[in-house]
Amino acid sequence: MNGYNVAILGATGAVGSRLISQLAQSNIPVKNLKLLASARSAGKVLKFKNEPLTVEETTPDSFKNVDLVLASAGGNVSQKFLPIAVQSGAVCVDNTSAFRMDPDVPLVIPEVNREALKRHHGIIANPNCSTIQMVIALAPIYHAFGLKQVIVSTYQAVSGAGQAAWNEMLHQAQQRLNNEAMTAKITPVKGEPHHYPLAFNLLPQIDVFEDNGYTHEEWKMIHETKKILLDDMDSPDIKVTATCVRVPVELGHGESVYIEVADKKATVAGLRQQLTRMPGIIVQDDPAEQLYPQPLTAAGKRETFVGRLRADEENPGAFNLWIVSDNLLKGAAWNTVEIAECLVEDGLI
Ligand code: NAP
Ligand code: 12T
Repeated sequence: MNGYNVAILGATGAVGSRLISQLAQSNIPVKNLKLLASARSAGKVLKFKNEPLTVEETTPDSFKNVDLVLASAGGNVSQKFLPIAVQSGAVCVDNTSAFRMDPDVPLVIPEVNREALKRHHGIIANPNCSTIQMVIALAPIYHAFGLKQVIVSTYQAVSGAGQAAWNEMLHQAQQRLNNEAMTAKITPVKGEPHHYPLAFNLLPQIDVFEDNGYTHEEWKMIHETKKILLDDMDSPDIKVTATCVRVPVELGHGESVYIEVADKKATVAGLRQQLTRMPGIIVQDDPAEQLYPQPLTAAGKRETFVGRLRADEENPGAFNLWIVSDNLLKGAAWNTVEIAECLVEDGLI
């Protein structure tokens, strides 16, 4: 084959711009690239490998002769168009939550469960950004020591909520510097009845609330973790609970993770050894040098950074970790393109 016809759905978005650049840097042979968005952006010109490409409005006909779709235009858009794309013969890697819990759809972090790709039926789901950076760090610990419980609090960057929310937070910061009242029409969640400024603030709401008081982002972290590690979104074998908080950071989610492993003899040195060997992980952990992961130093990088490794001195087999990754790269565009690279390498397109 002399290359694939690729379509990026949601090419003008915060994730879409990274899908374009990650695809350009990947080893996927691209014969033809289509940039798809809504009618609002049709006609806009973007660049792929320095070549100008015109954005097209997405229609059911957009997927004719397309081999590979990288989708990041929201769950409703994926729900509407990906079955059509599959019908016309494309394989789709979907970055939205639309199909993640479908038992026929593999939910994949290549370093963790690449073999699940073999079971695809046309759609492969990219996990949630917060799930990816946590599970890539927990997987080697789980395999070496067993994992009984995970308690996570996230510190999530505004870019995860889309370009418009990101712009709004910068505007709020400018309002504050101008001594004006900060205004909010999007943050914390577009379409909700109430909006609050995020700049100089913390908002413990990401995505909508569920009936049990958890947000949907927290629900996703719990059930996606179980699906990826245990192949069962409701497995009781690893207990997971989460609190997800939006912080006024532009790029890079932070996570404070408390874990209890099965092997009570596990040590920080043992965990560090597992993390150091794990592809995609960089251990940044040296208190003497004040070395620890930060959003500003992780932004723009494909890797996930882990530090502040500590044993809970009052609970043998329990540990604290601090995890940071660029939410738009490993959390979204890079993991999506990496899945596509694996599909190509494994002959699954
Ligand atoms: P964004 O900056 O708001 O961009 C949204 C993109 O979707 C734009 O390209 C937009 O095109 C396009 N779009 C919107 N409505 C459309 C329609 N009806 N038909 C075709 N295209 C349409 O948002 P983002 O941050 O890039 O995120 C996009 C989606 O990715 C999210 O909704 C979410 O589902 C997913 N996401 C996943 C993760 C993750 O954790 N893995 C992280 C972030 C986002 P226009 O320019 O025409 O408006
Ligand atoms: N609401 O793909 O707002 O499930 O940061 C990712 C990020 C949903 C998703 C966010 C979201 C997803 C966000």
